[in-house]
This record gives sequence, structure tokens and C-alpha cells, in this order.
Amino acid sequence: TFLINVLNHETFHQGKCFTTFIEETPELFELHYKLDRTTKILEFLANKMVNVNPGPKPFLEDRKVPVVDTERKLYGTRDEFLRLGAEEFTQKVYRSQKLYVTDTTMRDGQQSLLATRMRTKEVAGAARATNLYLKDAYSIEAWGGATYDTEYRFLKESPWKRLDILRERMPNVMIQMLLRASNVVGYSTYPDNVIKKFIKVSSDHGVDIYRIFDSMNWMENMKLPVEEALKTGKIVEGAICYTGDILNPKEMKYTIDYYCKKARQLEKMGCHVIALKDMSSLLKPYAAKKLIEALKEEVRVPIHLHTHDTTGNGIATYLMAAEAGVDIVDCAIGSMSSLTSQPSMNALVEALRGTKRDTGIDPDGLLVLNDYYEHERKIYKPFESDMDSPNPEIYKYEIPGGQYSNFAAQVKEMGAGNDFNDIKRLYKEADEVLGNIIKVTPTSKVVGDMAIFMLKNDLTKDNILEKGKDLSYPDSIVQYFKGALGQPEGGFPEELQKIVLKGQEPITVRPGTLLPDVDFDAIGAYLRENYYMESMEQPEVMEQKVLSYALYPKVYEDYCEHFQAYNDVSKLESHVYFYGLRPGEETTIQIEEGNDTLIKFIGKSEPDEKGYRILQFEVNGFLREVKILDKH
Ligand code: 3PY
Ligand code: ZN
Repeated sequence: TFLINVLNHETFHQGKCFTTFIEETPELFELHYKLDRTTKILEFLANKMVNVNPGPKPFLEDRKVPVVDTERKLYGTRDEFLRLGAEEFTQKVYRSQKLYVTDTTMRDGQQSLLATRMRTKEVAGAARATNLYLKDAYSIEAWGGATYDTEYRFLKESPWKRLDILRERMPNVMIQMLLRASNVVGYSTYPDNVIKKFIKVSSDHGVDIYRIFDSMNWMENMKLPVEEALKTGKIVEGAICYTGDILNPKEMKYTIDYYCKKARQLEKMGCHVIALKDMSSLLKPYAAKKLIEALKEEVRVPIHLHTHDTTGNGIATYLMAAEAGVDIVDCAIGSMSSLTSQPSMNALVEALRGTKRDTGIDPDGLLVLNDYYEHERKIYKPFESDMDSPNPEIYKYEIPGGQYSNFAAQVKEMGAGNDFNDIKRLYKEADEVLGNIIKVTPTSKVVGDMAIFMLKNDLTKDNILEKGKDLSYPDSIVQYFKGALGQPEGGFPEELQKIVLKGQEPITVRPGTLLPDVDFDAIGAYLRENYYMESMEQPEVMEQKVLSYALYPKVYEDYCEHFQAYNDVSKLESHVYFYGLRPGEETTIQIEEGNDTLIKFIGKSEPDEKGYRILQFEVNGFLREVKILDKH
């Protein structure tokens, strides 16, 4: 169509087609783009319906976005932060009687419950209501952690665009992100200039609070990201990962003193808040009371407690922590809470109503959010784990909530899933041979990989030094023993380290000091050359593209290629994105700003002799056909 339009144009006929042609007749090229974009979206749908998600689509409705009066002037915690600055604001929180809450639904809630598959459509739909009903909450944890790479990898959408949308729709509440110290939002150590740039750009685009943790609680790894985050003027939370059990008299490493020392160091670095990050739901209620009391004695900044409800003890842990004076706790909205997710905010708010630690949050507002997410969660059913009741055996195995379902699937894939109990025991043993380490992204993967390696090779903690002597170990384990993630508390088990490294020298310095800076200009030039046309449409500015490429070159290029092939699929409703359309079903999509396009699926033909099917759609009433190879 584009070519015909151009060829029929008067200027072209008169032979006056010089280089200003495009500038003088942009409508022709504009039309080309529009048609092209529709075709691309139809091709995406056709491929999804034929090759990715065949079979009957369950009945799912469009989002029912809570209606909020956007004209109403609000004064929320972010306004108070902007008025007071990071230090004064957090000191106000420190002095306050009320228990502040953070809503984690948009980040850790969906990460731990729905394998991080929640799309921007859903979080954007909740954003205005969140801004209204949680205006007095401490923050909304909405970005970072695993959400960044999964958006590109599985959802083919931009985390930067998500941040922009949330910032615009939530002007009165603070957006919090989870930063994995020198692992940024990835799984290995990145060069210092990547860490610095990431913090700067994310701050410019709206992150208000940085929660920073290192997977070994190694302070050397924490310094640079903490310093850089402090430079932005935003709130900096230094997080300490919790593991083991302080109530266990045999616990020699991860004791109350251990946590108090870390908290002191982080306060000294300048952190405005100390976060205690219990990613595996191991902090028992009475341990919480004891530890929070000790930490309150130790530092003069707020303590922000994070747990998961995997064991079923989450609310009890928060109540005991509240008794001990904890300042802020992490919850998820009711219908997105519990099990591997955070404890329920709706439950906690009611539990404290009328007490001196009353959160001040309106339970009716929470119900609106509860109903919205309850409706949306149905779309994500295929991504839920099969854990359907609390699981206190986690105390024994210490597998983080987010890893549990992934790990089970990995083991099943190996055909060894029949005895998941054995595997869980091996996870524990793998942890022991690695030196009883903190298990959180990315060290949790090292332990998981070790467990699987031990299973495959018939290794146990008693025979590994002998039987495992001549084996070559997976890369994640080699890197760990090399010191590429940092130094674990108490050092590496030396004998196994020698066996794994086979003569290679481990490092003891901060791994980032050995990495050369990334050349951002070279990446920019490369991206401009390869993805330039599309970059005009892509929802990211160059410095964001460059960062994403620096963090995950392959994942980011796949995303760019997907964008070139199918355009911006984030515009599709989520049930259409995941399952396509049923015959006769319609969906509305804004392929261009402000203009709705109505797409109806009519039906599909049987495959021809070469395996191609024709799919018929109606686009704004006009018939369109897409031919697609059935790969089954
Ligand atoms: C992450 O790093 O994504 C986590 O949630 C760690 O607990
Ligand atoms: Zn968590």
C-alpha cells in the first residue's frame, strides 16, 4: 500500500522526486507506518494463536480500572518527602508512632506469586487508585529486582516506559526500587560505570527510594551503590539479608551481633533507613521481636522490615516487630498477598486499627485495590506455583520464596522431580558445602545449581571432596568460588574451593575494581546503526537503551527485534497478549495515540499443504487476512 501511494503521487509522476519528498509529504509515510503497525500487531496475534498458545482460551474480561477523580488535590508522603528532603523525612518516620507500610504488589508481590509476569497494563491500571488510597503509605515498591529483565524477556515491553507511566499516575506516593548492589538488576557483577549510570538515570526518571542489598551482605559491594544513590538526593535504604535463625542456640554465624554490626556499618555509610530483608520467610515472630529491639538500640534511623508469608507466620512476625518498634513493614494488597508473596496489607491494617501503631490506611480503599487485583490475577494463573498452603518446612531448607517454584520446575525438567524432598535436602547440603551462605539473587542460584549438580553426580557433603575431585563444575559455582560475586561471611570452604578452581587464583578484592568500564558511546553507535528506524517509535531514550544493552545484550537485542517484527505489543490487553482472541471476540487497541482500533478475530483455516494457515480479522470493520506457518 505504501509503495502504491508513493508511486501514484503527483510529484512522483512528474519525475520531481528528490530528497525533500519525504519531508513535504509526510502523510504518505505516516500512512505507511499506521498500516504497518496494524499488520505487525495482527501478525503477533496470529503467531501467538497458532504457535504459542493454541487451545481454547479461558473466559477472561478486560481490566476494570478503578475510577479515580484525578482533579482532586492530594498531599501524600511524596509531597512531604519533596518538602523535607531525604534525611528529615526519614527522621520524621523514625519519630512517628504510626506503623508505616510499603505496598509491594507491583514488584515483589507479583514477582513472588506470578513469576514476575505482571504487565504494565495491570500495574498502570492500579496506579491512580494506589496514589489515592495509599497516599499515606511510606512507599510503593514498583520497580527493580526481577521486573526489569523479565519485562524485556517475557513481556516484550520496556521497564523504563513502565516507570514513566507510574511516575505520571502516582505523583503523591513514593516509588521504591530494589537494587542488587553491584548486580544492579541482573545476576552478575557489573562495571562501576554501569552502576553509576543506572542509578542516575532511574533517579531522573522517578525512583524516590533505593533499597540496596548485596547477596552476601558484603559491605565492600554496598559502598559504591549507596554513595551513588545518596548523590541523587533520594532516600537510600541499606538492606541486610536475613538468614538462619537467631533463636537457634547453635547459630554461630548469623547472630544478633552479626545483624547489629551490619546495621551500624550501613548507618555509617549514610543510609537513611536500614532494611531487614527476610526474602525466605525465615524470621520467626519472637525472633523478629528480639532482633528489632536490638536494631532499634543500635541505630538512629528507621528500620524497614521485609518478609514473605511462605511459612504462614508473616502477620505474626509483623505484629511482634511492631511491638518492638519497627518503623515500616512491607505488605501486598490482600488478593496478591500471602504464601510466597508478602503478608496481606488488608489484614495488617485491621490488626492494628485503633492501637498505637495504627497504620492510618483506609481499609475501604484497600478493598478497591483488592478487587482490582483479584480480577487481574486470573489472567496470570498459568504462572502461579502449585504451593497452595503455608509451608513451614521452609524453615528447614531456607529456599527463598521466589526460587521455590522455579527450582521445582527445573528439577522436574531434569526428570528427577519425583523426589522433590530429596532435592530440598540437597539444597540444604549444597548450602553447607558452599559455606552456609545467604541465599538470595544471585547466590540462591549458585546453591540451586550446586544442588542439581550434586544430584546428577551422586555427590553428598560427605563424599564431595573425594568423589567430586576431578569433576568440572558449572560456571556459576566456579564464579562464586573465584570471588566474582564477593566474599561470603567467614570466607570460602578452602578445600572445595581448590577442587572447583583447579589452579585458578581466586580474588579477594571487590570484583568491580577489576572490571573495565563499559563504552556507552560504542553501544549507542551500535544500537543506532542496527535499530535506528524503530528507535524513533520505541518508548525509550538513548541512555536507557544503552543501559539495557549493557545489562543484558542478548535479551535487549531480542526485545528490539521483537519490536521491529511486531511493534509495541504492550498496547494489547493482557488476556489478548497471553492467549490471543477467541473466534468472534473483539479487542480495542490504541495503535496510535488517541485513536482506538477495533480488532475482531473471525476464524482460521486449516493448514495448507505447506503448513500455512490463513487467519481472518476485521480491523475497524475491514477484513484483513494473515498467513502464518503452523509450526506444530
Ligand atoms: C530480587 O533480587 O529480585 C529479590 O526479590 C531478592 O529477594
Ligand atoms: Zn522479597
